[in-house]
Amino acid sequence: MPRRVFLGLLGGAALLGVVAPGLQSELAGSLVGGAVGLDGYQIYTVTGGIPSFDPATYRLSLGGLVERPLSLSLDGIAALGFDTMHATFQCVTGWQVPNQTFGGMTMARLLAQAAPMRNARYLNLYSFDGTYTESLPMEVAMGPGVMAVTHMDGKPLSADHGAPVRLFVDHYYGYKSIKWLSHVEASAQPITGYWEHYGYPADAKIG
Ligand SMILES: Nc1nc2c(c(=O)[nH]1)N[C@H]1C(S)=C(S)[C@@H](COP(=O)(O)O)O[C@H]1N2
Ligand SMILES: [Mo]
Repeated sequence: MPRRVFLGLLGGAALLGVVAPGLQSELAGSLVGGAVGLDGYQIYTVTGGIPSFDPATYRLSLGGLVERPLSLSLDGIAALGFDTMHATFQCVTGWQVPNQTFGGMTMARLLAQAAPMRNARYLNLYSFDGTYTESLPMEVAMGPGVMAVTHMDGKPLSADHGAPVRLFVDHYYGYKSIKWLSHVEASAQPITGYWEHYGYPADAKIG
């Protein structure tokens, strides 16, 4: 079975003691470095699992300091339009995947629907994996390189890449690109993102 599926079933490091010793060191590396996908990405999930969702009931909510709080279904998101962008995906640990096509909607277009208030200086982002979080200054989130992604390379986003909606933040390290996005909150204050808790800089701009 593909390694990333196996890792998903394993559900974390707790079971490492019961697998063959040879595999153990390989797995230990994978749990730190992620499992390598066929498309050149490493699949990361800090919870150890790939969260499931029901396309019929999934909602992306936009709230906080906005004039019009929104709760968008997948059809509702698609009805707003479809943007594409070409970029390189770059993880802070060194791997990168060039020449990617991301499809979905720019955060600027989504946010325009919700109409952020003047005092909304940050966008705080939450995953339905229940654990991962991120935050962007509003001026970054409103830029052309930030997209709510529903498609990668012309295909609907796969579950392990964050289906049905993930973020992509061009020119920023991959940890800003939160997967399984479920809630976007306009706020006067940033939250401390998941990896920022472990010392990664909140400003993850590359270079
Ligand atoms: N929910 C969630 N989003 C996440 C992560 C994660 O573990 N959980 N890892 C981040 C990191 S560090 C990177 S580099 C990218 C990797 O994206 P991929 O798993 O699609 O390759 O997802 C980012 N978004
Ligand atoms: Mo990363």
